[in-house]
Amino acid sequence: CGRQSSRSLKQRLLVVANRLPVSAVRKDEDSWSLEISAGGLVSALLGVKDFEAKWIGWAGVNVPDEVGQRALTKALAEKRCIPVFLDEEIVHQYYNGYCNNILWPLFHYLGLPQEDRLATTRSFQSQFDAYKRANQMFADVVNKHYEEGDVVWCHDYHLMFLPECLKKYNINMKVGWFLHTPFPSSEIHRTLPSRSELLKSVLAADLVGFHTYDYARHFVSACTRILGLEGTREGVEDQGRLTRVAAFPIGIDSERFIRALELPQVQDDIRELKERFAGRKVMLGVDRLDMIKGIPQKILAFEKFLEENANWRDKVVLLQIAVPTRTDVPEYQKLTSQVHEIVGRINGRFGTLTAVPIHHLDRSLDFHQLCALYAVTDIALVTSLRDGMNLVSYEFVACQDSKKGVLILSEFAGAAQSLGAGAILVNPWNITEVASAIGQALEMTAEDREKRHRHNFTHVTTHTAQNWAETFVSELNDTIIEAHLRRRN
Ligand code: ADQ
Repeated sequence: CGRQSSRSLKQRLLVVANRLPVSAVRKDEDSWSLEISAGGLVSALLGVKDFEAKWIGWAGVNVPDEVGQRALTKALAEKRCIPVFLDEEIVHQYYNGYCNNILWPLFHYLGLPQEDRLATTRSFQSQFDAYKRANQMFADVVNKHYEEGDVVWCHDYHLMFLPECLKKYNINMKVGWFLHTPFPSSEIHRTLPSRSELLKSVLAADLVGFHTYDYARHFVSACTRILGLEGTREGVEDQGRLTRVAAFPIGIDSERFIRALELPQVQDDIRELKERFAGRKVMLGVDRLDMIKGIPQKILAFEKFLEENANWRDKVVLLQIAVPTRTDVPEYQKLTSQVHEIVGRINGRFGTLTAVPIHHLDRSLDFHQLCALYAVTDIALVTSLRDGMNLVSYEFVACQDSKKGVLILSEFAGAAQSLGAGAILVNPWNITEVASAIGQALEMTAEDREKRHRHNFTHVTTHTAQNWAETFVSELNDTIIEAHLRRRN
């Protein structure tokens, strides 16, 4: 009874994201097996102590029948998850279409898919309609489960229409929205046919958050230039109502990585990897296989380094681990073939009978293998062409307290703003510059590495995921209190 009452004192947090943090597999007509996928957002929110969090989102599977939907809803409830059911057509138009084919490339300054530009322009309206319909379906589920006093935290570019839908249901609902990608310059956002509707809807939220100050500034200037609203130091004002806009840089659960390094299985993996690559410096890339990650650029820079530094050719190896994503999209299939072709060419050119300079894996590694790999790495290469933050750079730093390796980091990743002083910053489009950064990293003195690592390690272990989530939610609560006070005065 005591436990019951203390639980009910906690404020409820409804986290709304396109995908639930589970993978669901149907076993038979009315039973499902569920596995929690431990991403950054999950561990960030597990650490939010003062809230009782529930997730609302799509389970990533098509469940057309009612029996299946009921069974899945019941199974998910045990994991504190609530499903939004989307049919195949809407997933195609909303998720593959508007989210991944239009917003994702645009927000990363890649424009619309090259070959498909006209076709995309033609199907734009139907995809945007589906996007709005899908967001309304999310809003219906949130509204059904909302209780007075709950905080609703909407995530990412999939749900830009959600704040407005929610406020239409209930103007007093506390709504926050956070973008995990960059928000581009207003000159880029201006090209979106639905530019105004999206901005207005996001502004319906009480608090709008971005990874960096630059993204927040781009958003405010899009609101002033496109909507003609007033941008202030606090956010955006529209007819006396202020939407607070600020930067909340995400972090990782650094303790989880540091603790994992002590585990016997990780220690075994570390030993094995050290033996396997003895006598060679290990360079590492870990990315989703996405155009924004600049994987071909990274590999070409490595080739240039090998070309220009014959003395290093048999003393360095690049391990590139690339998880395939969006594998049904032609652009992504093309990227995969392109990467394979470049890797094959370079290995053919610089490999010997017993060793190749690049090990490329098209797959994901489990958490413990990843920690071991981070720990044995001498140089991590993050060459994103654009990246909201980039958590791989944080994870590498967390696992490097004994080795103190070097981070080569793209200046176009949000992480450059926080880890820039400890990393070697590069423009990933300039392969000559990246190649010479590799040389600089390999020759760096132990003293310099120690100094740079200390800076980054302190940042990563103090600016954690838990901090990020707590700061956002408590600021959202404060924003509401301030708005009440302003209205009363
Ligand atoms: P992502 O684009 O997915 O995230 P990132 O921040 O680097 O990029 O996070 C990727 C996560 O996936 C990391 O936790 C990493 O360990 C894991 N991962 C990647 N490749 C892997 C592999 N081969 N095997 C196993 N695990 C792998 C989006 C934005 C980012 C932003 C995050 C969080 O694009 O810019 O930092 O959200 O807001």
